[in-house]
Amino acid sequence: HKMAPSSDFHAFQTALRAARNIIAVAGAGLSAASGIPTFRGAGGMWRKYDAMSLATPEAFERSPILVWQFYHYRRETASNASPNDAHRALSAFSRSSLRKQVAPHSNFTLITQNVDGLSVRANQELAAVQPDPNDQPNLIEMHGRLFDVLCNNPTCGHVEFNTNSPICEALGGTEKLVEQHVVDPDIQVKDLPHCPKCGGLARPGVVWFGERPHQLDEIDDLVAEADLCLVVGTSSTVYPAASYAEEVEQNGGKVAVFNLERSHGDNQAHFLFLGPCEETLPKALG
Ligand code: BJW
Ligand code: ZN
Repeated sequence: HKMAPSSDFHAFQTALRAARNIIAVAGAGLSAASGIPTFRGAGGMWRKYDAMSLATPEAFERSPILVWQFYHYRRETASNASPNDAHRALSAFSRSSLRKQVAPHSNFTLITQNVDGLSVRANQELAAVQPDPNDQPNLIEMHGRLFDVLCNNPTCGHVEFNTNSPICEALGGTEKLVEQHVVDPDIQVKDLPHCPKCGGLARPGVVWFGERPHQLDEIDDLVAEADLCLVVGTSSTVYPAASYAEEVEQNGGKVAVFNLERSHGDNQAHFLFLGPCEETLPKALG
């Protein structure tokens, strides 16, 4: 595919109507309008905190207190945020009754790298106003969830969904310290969250570098079948998510990128909608 990407909404909607198996691969830009900082790009939080020093299993072994402080801060930010119009546009589109008006014969799955739970909450909010028990939204949170608490003992592996704020007494109020990149000197490892089943140290239920993303087999099948891939608010620099659009394209499918700025591989896309996805997605999918 060698033509420059199109930014024509009408042409995109024609492609959308013709597609059978649609996937969306989302990243931090999807939640930017909800006030959740992105990792790289403008305002990326990993300018202040070194990515590799916090999102690896080695960092947790070395400094579980610092890593828990960081994730406590992230949990507080996410629980104080709400879904935005981009989450809502994807939720509405994933509703088959609504999607059939736009893409009559299609299946749709949202594959998100985000761990903030805002796409789940957008689906729940839609289900509350328009209940449809026969229509379960297809959503994969491939990098896990901030509100899953996972036992760090591999022989146990107990996982619990836990939205407590703070997650434990010792971490309460340490958000401010994280902003200054300081470890609270009063916290001890014994004060951190522990597994209710085996008593071992618990960790955030997110996927760190070097770890296997969730539902990879299911994702690989969806990517292999997809004839249209929406790439929403991701820098496309973290694998394997970064490779999905290229695979769809190699299989003869189309790719549409929705990003505030230029991102990795977008010159190969059929469609490129530059701007805030909370504005472009409702327009494209509505
Ligand atoms: C807007 C906007 C608005 C802003 N509107 N847009 C192949 C080649 C090279 C390396 C590898 C490879 N395969 C694997 C690797 C290693 C590694 C990797 O990719 N490294 C790279 C750095 C090179 N990958 C892994 O280790 C992965 N695991 C794996 O592959 O396992 C294999 C395996 C198989 C079997 C057994 C065992 C192993 C795991 C990756 C885990 C990533 N984890 C993190 C942290 C999660 C927890 C947490 O949140 O703390 O996930 S890293 C971080 O990056 C987070 C994100 O999900 C991820 C992607 O970032 P994202 O979403 O793209 O954010 P940004 O900030 O980069 O971009 C935001 C974009 O939004 C920008 O473009 C803005 O312009 C835009 N934007 N406002 C629209 N309003
Ligand atoms: Zn355990």
